[in-house]
Amino acid sequence: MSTVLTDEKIPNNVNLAGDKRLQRALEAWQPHFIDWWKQMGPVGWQERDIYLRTAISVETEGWAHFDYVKMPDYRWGIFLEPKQEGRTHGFGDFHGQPVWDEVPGEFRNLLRRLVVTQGDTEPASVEQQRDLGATAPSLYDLRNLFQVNVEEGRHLWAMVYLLHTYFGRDGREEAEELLARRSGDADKPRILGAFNEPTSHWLSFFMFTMFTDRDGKYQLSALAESGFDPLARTCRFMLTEEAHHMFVGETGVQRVVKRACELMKQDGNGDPRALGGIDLPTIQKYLNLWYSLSLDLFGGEVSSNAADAFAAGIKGRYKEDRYDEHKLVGSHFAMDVLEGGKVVHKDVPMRNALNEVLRTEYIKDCQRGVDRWNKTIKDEGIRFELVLPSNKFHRQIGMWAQHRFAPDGTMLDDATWAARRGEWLPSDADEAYVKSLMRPVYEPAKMASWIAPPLKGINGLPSEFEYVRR
Ligand code: BYC
Repeated sequence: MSTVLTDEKIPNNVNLAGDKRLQRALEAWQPHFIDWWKQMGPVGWQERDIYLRTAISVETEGWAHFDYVKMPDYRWGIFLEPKQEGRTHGFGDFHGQPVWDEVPGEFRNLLRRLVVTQGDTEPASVEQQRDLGATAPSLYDLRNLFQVNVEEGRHLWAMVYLLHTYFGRDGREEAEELLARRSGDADKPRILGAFNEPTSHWLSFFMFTMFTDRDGKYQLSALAESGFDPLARTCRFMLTEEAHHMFVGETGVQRVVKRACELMKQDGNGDPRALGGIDLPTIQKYLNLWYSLSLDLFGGEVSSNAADAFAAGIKGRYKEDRYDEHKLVGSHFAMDVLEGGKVVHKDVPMRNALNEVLRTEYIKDCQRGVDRWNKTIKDEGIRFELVLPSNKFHRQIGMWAQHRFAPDGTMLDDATWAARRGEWLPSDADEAYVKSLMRPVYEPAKMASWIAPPLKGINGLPSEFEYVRR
């Protein structure tokens, strides 16, 4: 049983009190984090009581505590899954050998880069979402936004713990840098593309938590397989919290879709915009945008970085233990690649294809969510299907970024792309329209015009509960 000392300045189950140097270093970082939170965290609402979930241990039963808390007083803690004695490397060149409790010198830079990249996404997402509290469609949604935000803050703590504990002075410097970069800033942007995109309204927020947080699930799952045991144990617990974020996204979009269908039936011309809703073709455009931005987060289709991380036993596949073969020497993955400006299907050495292998798992998972949205549309008696665009559409990273592709995967010339872009991605007019709907609704039990109520509330409470005290 792991114990958690919640009365400590930094709640933790890593015996921080037993390592005074580390404790002092993290206690010195803590006020910097709070300053960042106050400066770059949610605008407004900081002095209000929010009904939030706080991680208090890693026990399957009772890991979370729900209560009203003011966000700056949230107890951001450090939690690692308990150590499994005798755990061995599950893949790569060290397969079968005991896992590492310290960072091996030869892989230090590779590991640090992964931890920093993971860490960078967490504060980035909080920055992207900081203005959304001004326009929440209900108190239920407002609370969910803040839940996601505080937990991304905790995930930043998780990575900072690793940097401080295992990477010495450069780890401490990287931890400071994580608070210094800014989403969308021209001079000091966040590391990965999608985390510099504006999340300027709630439809984008729901698409982000559906698609971008789902990248988080797959990346964390791959790191949870790591032979660097503290990273694996950290990521496993982060995944526990991540599930709610994807729930917020999937059910959020599902409620917008449901409302669109209801309004289509109410309006004589079948136009939800006439009654203050978001029409299904516009929802499709935002799906196209956030899905394609999130596909970029898996990196290049053919990647020596991915091969190196796998060989070193640092980053595995999603649910590595489902596979029979864990070294991947001499095996291949059949996939589309660009050759001489043409798309060809061919075998790529498996280790180099691992970004694509992970992306393929992710795509299947996204499809399951889209199928559930389509079921909602069908149940409402509307004939319309949302579709995931091709993995080549609107890419900015990897081999498909060199060319233009339609959502069905057809290669296009630049002129056709420019002429048709507005059919597939949100136009300025779509963005202006969606933003025009974003008016706050802060009466308990009330909901904005463009979204259906949730099926149930949080933690067994009714959906009309006062999740945020005004
Ligand atoms: N944007 O070999 P390549 C989450 C760079 S989300 C900009 O193709 P690699 C969350 C790459 O860094 C999960 N740059 O790819 C969600 C490299 O640069 P250097 C976050 C990009 O390295 C919501 C170069 O291109 N976790 O948790 O195999 C809310 C060639 O790279 C991008 C992780 O990402 C991009 N999209 O894979 C809150 C896990 N993609 O080194 C949180 C850790 C690639 O040549 N990160 N580049 O200068 C990784 O595993 C890998 O860094 C990546 C890239 C999968 C991101």
